[in-house]
Amino acid sequence: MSKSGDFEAVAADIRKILHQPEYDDGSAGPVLVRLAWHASGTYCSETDTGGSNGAGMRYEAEGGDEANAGLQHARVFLEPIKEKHTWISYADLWTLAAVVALKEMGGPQIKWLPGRTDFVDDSKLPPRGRLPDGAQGADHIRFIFYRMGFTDQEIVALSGAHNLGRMHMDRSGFHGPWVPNGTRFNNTYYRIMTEYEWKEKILENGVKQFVYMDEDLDEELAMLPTDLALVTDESFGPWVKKYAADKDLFFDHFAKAFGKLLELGIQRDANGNITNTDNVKGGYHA
Ligand code: DDH
Repeated sequence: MSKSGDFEAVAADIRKILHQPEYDDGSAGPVLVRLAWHASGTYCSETDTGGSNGAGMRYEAEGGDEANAGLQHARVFLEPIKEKHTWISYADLWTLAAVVALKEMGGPQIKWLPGRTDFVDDSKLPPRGRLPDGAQGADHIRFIFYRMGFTDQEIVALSGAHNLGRMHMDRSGFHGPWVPNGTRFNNTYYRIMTEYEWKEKILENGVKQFVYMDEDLDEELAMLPTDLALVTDESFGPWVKKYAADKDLFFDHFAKAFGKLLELGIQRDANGNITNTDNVKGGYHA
């Protein structure tokens, strides 16, 4: 148990659970980043629903969305930390874990502010289908990310999170890592997206993706149709090239866009205190 508000103590414990020798490529980092993204990426600016506040993914209505398959691993990794630092909300813990993991994997420092609560307001619950479908193209990507208030440049920067981790057939239906070393954060994703010749492959489950055989790794790298749609789109494409050429620019833009993602649906006063948590009256909490 730490003193209430000691986020540095929580961050230190998050660092300790990142190394997971029995899991995937030995790191909990990528799936923690995805947890924060899916917790936040349900936001709709028009209706002010969804977003990270409330940590609704703990419950079937949101957690049962098939887009969230596999994220229970991330939540299980974080459970001992919640048990030790009982004062932190799940919503803060999930978002902080991604910020800590990204930094530890070599990524940029992302601005993070606390204050989310675990109250779930039923009227704010996102409907299913708010998260992107990897089988689609540029129009779908815009439909999903414009709803959250992101620009084309921010969309391409955020997509660089696919420098991390891998796809799992039993979770999404897709298979394989995007880059050879998916536990280090850098701009390889953009570089190999433009440099390699990606071949269409239909997996045994009938799902279509694109692959490149990496002889050194002795494994096929993979790209989603949505990943490669970024290269050919006339507005996304130039940003892919810029980030492929300039890692610092990518880190700067990624940090800003990811910080914005974690704040979707959260209103703060000048001191950073959340002002819209009273809209959860009539909700419930863990
Ligand atoms: Fe993603 N993502 N993502 N993604 N994502 C998957 C894994 C990971 C899409 C589909 C998939 C973002 C955007 C998109 C991460 C972070 C982010 C998987 C594989 C699919 C499918 C899941 C599995 O089988 O385990 C699509 C489509 C989009 C889109 O933009 C159109 C964004 C914006 C982020 C972010 O973090 C900002 C991470 C990390 C992973 C790796 C997870 C893991 O377990 O490893």
